[in-house]
Amino acid sequence: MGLYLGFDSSTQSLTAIVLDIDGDRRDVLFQSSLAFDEALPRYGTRHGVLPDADALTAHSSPRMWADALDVMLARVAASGLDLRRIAAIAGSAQQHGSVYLDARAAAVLADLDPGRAPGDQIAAALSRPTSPIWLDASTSRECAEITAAVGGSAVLARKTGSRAFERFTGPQIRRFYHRHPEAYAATGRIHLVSSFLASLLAGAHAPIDPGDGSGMNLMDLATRDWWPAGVAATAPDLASKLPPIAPSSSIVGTLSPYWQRRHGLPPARVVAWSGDNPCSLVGTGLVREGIVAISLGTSDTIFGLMREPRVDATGTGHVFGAPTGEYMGLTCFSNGSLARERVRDAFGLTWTQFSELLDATPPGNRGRILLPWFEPEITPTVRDAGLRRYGLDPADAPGHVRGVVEAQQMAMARHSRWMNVAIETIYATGGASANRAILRVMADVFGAEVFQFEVGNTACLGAALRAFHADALASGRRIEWTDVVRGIAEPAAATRIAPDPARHAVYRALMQVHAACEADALSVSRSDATANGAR
Ligand code: XUL
Repeated sequence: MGLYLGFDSSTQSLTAIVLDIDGDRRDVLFQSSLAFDEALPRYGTRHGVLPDADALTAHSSPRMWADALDVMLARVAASGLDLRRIAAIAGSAQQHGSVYLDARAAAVLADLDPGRAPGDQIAAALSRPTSPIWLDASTSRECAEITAAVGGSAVLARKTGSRAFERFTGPQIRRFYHRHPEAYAATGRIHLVSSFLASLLAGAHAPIDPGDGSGMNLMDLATRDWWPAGVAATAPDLASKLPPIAPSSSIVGTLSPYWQRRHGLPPARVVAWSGDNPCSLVGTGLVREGIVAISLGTSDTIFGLMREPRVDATGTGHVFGAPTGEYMGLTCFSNGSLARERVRDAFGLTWTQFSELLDATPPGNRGRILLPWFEPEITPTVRDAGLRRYGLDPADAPGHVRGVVEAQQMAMARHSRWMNVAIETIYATGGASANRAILRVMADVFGAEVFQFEVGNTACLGAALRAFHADALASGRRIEWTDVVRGIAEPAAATRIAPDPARHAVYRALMQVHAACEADALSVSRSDATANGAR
């Protein structure tokens, strides 16, 4: 039958997968990735983020994302695949980031010149040259204002699935309105990274899907439409600037003439894009309740499907719309791969040496705790970045390697309890899930079995499967999600890591120490932490 193209525009890279689907057969025919810093150095990003003197600010370049799409579509076109068979294209993108376009955008999108790359062309329609992304933590004031205006955190969480979070799009929009009121007024459309890239492919403004829409503090989780009180509390005239919200399986258009002419691609269906976490839910086959996935990427996330939205009373986690039409619970940690890399680099290690040290050190790290908050942390909220050590010598490389991995897993186990899932099975995904030494710690901390996936980028795989699902629906074929993911979004049985009961007992005790250290660190001011030599 058809070929289905999925993208994942993440913090640091763009990945594409082409799936060949026929009946029960699902083959990956093409897979390619590009790192933004290396493939598009003229944008000057570091790990996909524009350098900024302010530690709380994290922006990236929408022009770079557009040009990355162009580079990747050129690779698809040169892959030797029978391009005419591409039936549908969908995508996944880092969540929360926003793109600001002016009134010219619709005309610019519809009329791109196939002789030129898209980045410079779309620049003509940007009312804000850069995009705040999920690592941005600069909007505490706006979070407080929105929370107060809607009647408190509990109201906001009940309505939208989350209390106010600095990286969420609503508080980011409000900050833009505060700091640049004229540019805000000149903004005609505010897209998420996902809907911006879908718009580029379709050559017309695309809608936002409920999966990514629920990462904005603006969407009513129950109606899957904008929540008027939240929109009013965020910025004036915002309702007129937001795209409509449409189901994840919506066809938003056909691949525009620009891409057809530029790369010889067919008029394939363009499906609504979604966030990387909702797409990963599909790509890990989590279309049933009870199993969780842990994604070890730039951010670490733990998530699972929810039939009913159980909103987090502690204010730690989020409920998002799932692409299946149900819900997903998620907790996000910003110090994921970034923190593991920082420890590896601080001691000049290779990943192999990192894993060897991890295997050679005792579970529990002799009771020593490292809180690896290299960057401002989302869970728990830490604005003043900095490493906190408890009993750990700053020169102790093995202690830091074990310390960072154990702390991340213990934080995930403790801060996901609100989801109320008895975790027996974990599907591990994301770049660092290839590291079995890390997964062993995961299994022992959670006391759960852990599986790996053959396709490492499950967000991208999920996007390709969503393309297939939406295409089937649009062609009048009803298809169950369990059939969509069968045989591909399944973990490899041979990769199973079973938990060790004795080590799990060590971690059960250590988690209390971890909780106490975290409480202590949160109560100590940044200057005290520095004075203690904690950084
Ligand atoms: C989720 C979150 C991150 C980004 C990373 O809430 O902020 O996982 O989606 O791409």
